[in-house]
Amino acid sequence: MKMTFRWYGEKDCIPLSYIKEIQGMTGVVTAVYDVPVGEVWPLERLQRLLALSNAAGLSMEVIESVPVHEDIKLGKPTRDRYIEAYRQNILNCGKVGVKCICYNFMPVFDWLRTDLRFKHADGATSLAYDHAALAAADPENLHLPGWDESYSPAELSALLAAYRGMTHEKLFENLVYFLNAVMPACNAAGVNMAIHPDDPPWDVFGLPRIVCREADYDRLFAAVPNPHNGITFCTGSLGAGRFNDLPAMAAKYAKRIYFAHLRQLKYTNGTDFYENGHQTAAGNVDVYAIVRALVENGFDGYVRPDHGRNIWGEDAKPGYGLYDRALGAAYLCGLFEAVEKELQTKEA
Ligand code: DNO
Repeated sequence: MKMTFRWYGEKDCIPLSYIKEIQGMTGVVTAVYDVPVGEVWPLERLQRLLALSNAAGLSMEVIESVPVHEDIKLGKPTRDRYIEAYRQNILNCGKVGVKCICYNFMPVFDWLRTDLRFKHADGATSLAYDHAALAAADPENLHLPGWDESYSPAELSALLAAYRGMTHEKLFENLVYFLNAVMPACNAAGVNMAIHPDDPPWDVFGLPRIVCREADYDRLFAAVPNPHNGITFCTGSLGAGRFNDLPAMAAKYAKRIYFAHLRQLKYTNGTDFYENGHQTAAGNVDVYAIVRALVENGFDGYVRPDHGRNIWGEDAKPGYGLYDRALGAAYLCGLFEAVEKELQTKEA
């Protein structure tokens, strides 16, 4: 296991030196954030991120994310041009020592929450999801917190229209087409693709979502067996689906999980939930059982603490403060150490 920390590049208010001070931290997870989706990231930009990370004593072996252009998800004739750029990005990532690229295949919207500052009794805040509030929102005129409004209203409208009639089956075919097209670049660059599950793991605004449960992974690996086709195991995203047995999934796919986002959530009503600190006792995700399942089944990937709370008066990017993610990293390092040592003792 290699413990990593998400770093939003030079604009991140958390300096690399602080990340390095979290004991057990080996590297950062980052990206080039200001090149439009579908274009090639200049190699120099990646080299600069690498140099900054290395100067702070950290590696840079995971990129989150290289986003997938909507034309690829839509299966438009123009997709081949964007896939070509993606292949080039994979090759460039390989040149700077990246081993794993996290990406998702969610149409239009990435993760969705309805509250970024849900208040806990102890004063902490965290992200929360209320299904009724989401269902009541108008996707064409979305003012959900966290939704970065990267499209103008007209663009968003056109995009939603383009997805009209998109089925789960067709979207899946488009994912397989994309993966088959980029696998040769992954082979050449020694880079693993690690798909992030849909968050939340169900359809939103009538848009299909296809990476939500065990059967989705089985189908994906049957269609694209190349070992460079792997998983970002996000316990918060998958865990929002009460139908998912996370320890069982972690055990089953351990060798195909190249990157693990470990975090906690607490169910409220139905499909509603709020996020919490990482410890198993803090919610419904059995973080201990997941770590155990990963270790026992040969997981050898990257881990990062995922969304934490804002605590101790920190007013950081929701989910991405320093304090609670650092506590999460320390907790996760402890779990891994205990489970790994227990296993070594058993094997000796
Ligand atoms: C949210 C993140 C996601 C993730 C992408 C991966 O906090 O986990 O935005 O980076 O879905 O492509």
